[in-house]
Amino acid sequence: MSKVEIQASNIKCGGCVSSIQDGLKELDGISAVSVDIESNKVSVEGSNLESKVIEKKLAELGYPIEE
Ligand SMILES: [Cu+2]
Repeated sequence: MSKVEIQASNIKCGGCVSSIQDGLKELDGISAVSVDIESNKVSVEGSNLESKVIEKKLAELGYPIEE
């Protein structure tokens, strides 16, 4: 079990949080997703997590990584 924290962007409301949680849970190995609207930080817990895959999915969902 490991944890990855990603600085995303464009997260503004509870609807964004739900889409991120639903979207990321489609990925393999992810057991929990928490999102902080204020800081736009997305924390993902699970096994065999790959940041690149998670970042790509976030971008597809409309919440790209903040450069
Ligand atoms: Cu929203």
